[in-house]
Amino acid sequence: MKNRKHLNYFFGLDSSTQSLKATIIDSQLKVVAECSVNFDSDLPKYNTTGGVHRGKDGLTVTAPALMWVEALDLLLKRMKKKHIPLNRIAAITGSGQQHGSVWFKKGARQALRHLTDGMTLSEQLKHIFSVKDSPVWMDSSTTKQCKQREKAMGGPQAVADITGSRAYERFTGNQIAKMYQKNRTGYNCTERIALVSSFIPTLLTGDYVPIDVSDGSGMNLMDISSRKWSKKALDCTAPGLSAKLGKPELSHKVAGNIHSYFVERYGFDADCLIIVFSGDNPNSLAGLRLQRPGDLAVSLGTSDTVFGFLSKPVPSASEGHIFVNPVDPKAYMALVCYKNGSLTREHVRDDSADGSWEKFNKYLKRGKSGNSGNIGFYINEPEITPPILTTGITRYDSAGRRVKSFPPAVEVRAVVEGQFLSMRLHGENIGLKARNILATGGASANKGILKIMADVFGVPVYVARQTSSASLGAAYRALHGWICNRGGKYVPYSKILLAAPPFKKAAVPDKKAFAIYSSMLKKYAELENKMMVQGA
Ligand code: XUL
Repeated sequence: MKNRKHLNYFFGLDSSTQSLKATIIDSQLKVVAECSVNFDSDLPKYNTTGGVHRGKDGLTVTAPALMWVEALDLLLKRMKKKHIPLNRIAAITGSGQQHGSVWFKKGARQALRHLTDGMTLSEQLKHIFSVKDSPVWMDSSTTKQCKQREKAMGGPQAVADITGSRAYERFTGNQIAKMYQKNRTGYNCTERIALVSSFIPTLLTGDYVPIDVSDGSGMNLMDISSRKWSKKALDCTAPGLSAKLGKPELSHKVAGNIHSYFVERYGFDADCLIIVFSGDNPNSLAGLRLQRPGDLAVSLGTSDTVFGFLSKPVPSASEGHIFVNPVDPKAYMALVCYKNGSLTREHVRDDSADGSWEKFNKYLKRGKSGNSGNIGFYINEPEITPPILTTGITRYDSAGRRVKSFPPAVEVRAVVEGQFLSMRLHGENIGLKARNILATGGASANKGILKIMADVFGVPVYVARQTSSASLGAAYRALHGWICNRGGKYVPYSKILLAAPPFKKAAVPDKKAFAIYSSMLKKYAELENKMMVQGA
């Protein structure tokens, strides 16, 4: 009889905007291996910047689906070369940048099922896409379709009540509506539409894999209460859509076994299970173990996001999103997303601190909490929260007068304070009230930034020892899904987390500073409104 005891590693994959990352853990949650592929530098022939192509209109943003296919082969090739024991992997799941869609042409399923070891994935799959450039989460080109959806479904609150969010440009349903309206041939010859998160496991199993209910909540198409597609939402998007989407599935369920291509080429065990993948923010929630109301995470990356556990959803017609929880099928999570994250902080660093983080941090340290009443709005990219399509910087002095510039030290503090004030304001509006915060993403290594975060929210800030919370969360979910499957029933996620390492306290709030920020919040909200009315 075959000895299955060697199958004790769990594999988390994270297909983010800029890279494909792998984290492998053992059954005690210890990270045993990591590896990654960077789209721009490792696959230069696709000519991406930050993993994407930007349209001339300043609104359209896409990524070539074939690049993601090639990245998967490259990642696994690297892992094999590093002698990472892929033959010991019991289960794989993963995380995808949210909202992006992948379009499979009629006949693609046959090509997926018949993958052979003799050729690479990209050689075999280069013709399977009906739309080669996948719209991604940074796309803001579907305002018209958002308006149409809100009109057809009874207004923004009605859309939010059913799908968890009012209509947002990047949400997949609105991207699909645009595709149907602008590229009818592409839409009609599509056999299946996947999210980035259901696309990668489609390659791994060699067959279509369901969209999970958590990432599926980011489409403006799913009824977040029933966890099924909403007929009303599908009907105002495009005809025949339900068949092209497949049925949504709970996030801990098994999607299938790994395809023989990966067994033969990379040495995976044929019993390796593929668990349904989810979005990057849902996987980060799993990786950061947010399990109670008040457990908040602030992710500082390409996008900045603030998210947390919710038991009772209160969807808003103006901001934020409610998603089904990825590890507790009865619960929810709430999220507020900003496009102006790391790249915007880097712009300010380049313009005001000679491109040096050291100088940037010196300025932060030198300044006073509240920045003597100066407030700035830094819109480098069309923004999601609040919705602002025109880019530019708007600065107000302590008397609320618009000014052209700030001295460098004020500018640096204004970008950081403004981002956290906005997160507190918009997060609280959808029920995210912090008891403690876990900071993650690249900028969470910056102590000066974390101190301001602690002061603005008035709670301690912790960091995980592991920076890639999405791929780690996926690895935890792989173990969770595997255990649920073995027992034939859902097992509470907390049960698999007992051996998880503690988080490290990185910043504590100062009471006086918290009081300053609390009183500043009203002024910030007023100026935000003023700026939106006047334009950036
Ligand atoms: C969330 C969102 C971004 C992407 C980044 O709604 O659009 O955080 O998930 O990959």
